[in-house]
Amino acid sequence: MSNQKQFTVAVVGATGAVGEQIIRLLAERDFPIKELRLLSSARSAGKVIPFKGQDVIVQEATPDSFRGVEIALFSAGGDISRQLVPHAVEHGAVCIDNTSAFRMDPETPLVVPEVNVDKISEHKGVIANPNCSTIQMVAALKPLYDRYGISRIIVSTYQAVSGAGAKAIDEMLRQSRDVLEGNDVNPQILPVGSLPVKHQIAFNAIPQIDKFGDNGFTYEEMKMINETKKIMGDDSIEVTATCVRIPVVYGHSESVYVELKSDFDVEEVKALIADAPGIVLQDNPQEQVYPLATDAAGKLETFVGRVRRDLNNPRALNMWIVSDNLLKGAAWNAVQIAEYIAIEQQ
Ligand code: L14
Repeated sequence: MSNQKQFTVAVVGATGAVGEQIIRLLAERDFPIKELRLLSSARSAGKVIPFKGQDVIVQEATPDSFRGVEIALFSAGGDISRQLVPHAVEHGAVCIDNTSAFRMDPETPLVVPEVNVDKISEHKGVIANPNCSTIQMVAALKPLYDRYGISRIIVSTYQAVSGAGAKAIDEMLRQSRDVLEGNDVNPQILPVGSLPVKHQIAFNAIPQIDKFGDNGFTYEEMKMINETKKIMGDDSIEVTATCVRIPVVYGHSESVYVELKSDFDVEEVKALIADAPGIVLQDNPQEQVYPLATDAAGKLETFVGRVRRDLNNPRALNMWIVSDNLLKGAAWNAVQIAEYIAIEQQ
């Protein structure tokens, strides 16, 4: 351990909901760090964040911030990544990007370690971290893909407000209080789309995450559709998605219908899911045991339950997949990739 290589690591978006979790995980996992550079917008620069007993002062992220940086984790939004990732790469950093900026770039590996860890070594400076809803779904479906093949997926999501950042959490809690106290609600943040129109999230379900494309699907839905094919390495998988925001703080839940390419035994399916890395099977309807966002919050794993054969298509399954969107859905998947890079560069 003592002669292990130590890295200069930058976290861009250090004061955001995901950045905060990345910093916590780097400390908790004892990531081999020589210097931790915490970067943000000018607005948050100057804040002090404790890391392993030391105070680190947050600095404004500029093209020059990446001098000497070996690993850079970005989660400050797509625009910042598009602007700064090329500079970080130029300075020799391997960038792990949590935004949608590079995910579908054919040169950029899109990685969920449990699914396609082998792609990490193909990077040309950037590795993309997939969308939160995509990550937990492909991690859970990978063992079924390998054993039976997958022809089609129909997914509906029930997504937590924390995906849209701390101000969306605040808005949901404030609106809840306003409703309970009989005050008017004044929606300001959700949905995050291209229009100034906002809807109540407290005691509601909003069928819009990210803006709409011309085809009637939202960008969030198109991310699930396109990223699933890229991560699985199989363009033949048919995917359709409906992404819904619900008033939950942490943890995305997903109702997934999946058509397999060959016959299966439900007990074998459950065994495969239970044995898969990073996946926990929680499936005992008799005892009312199934995954819940409140249980998954704060955990690194993805939880799967309600596994059952479809009543009309004997080659299809229905299931419920839950994970903490800020952890496996974002910070943990990114730190996992960083750990592989650190091992590769030892
Ligand atoms: O990484 O929940 O593409 O609003 C975009 C929207 C992550 C979360 C991404 C949300 C996201 C998100």
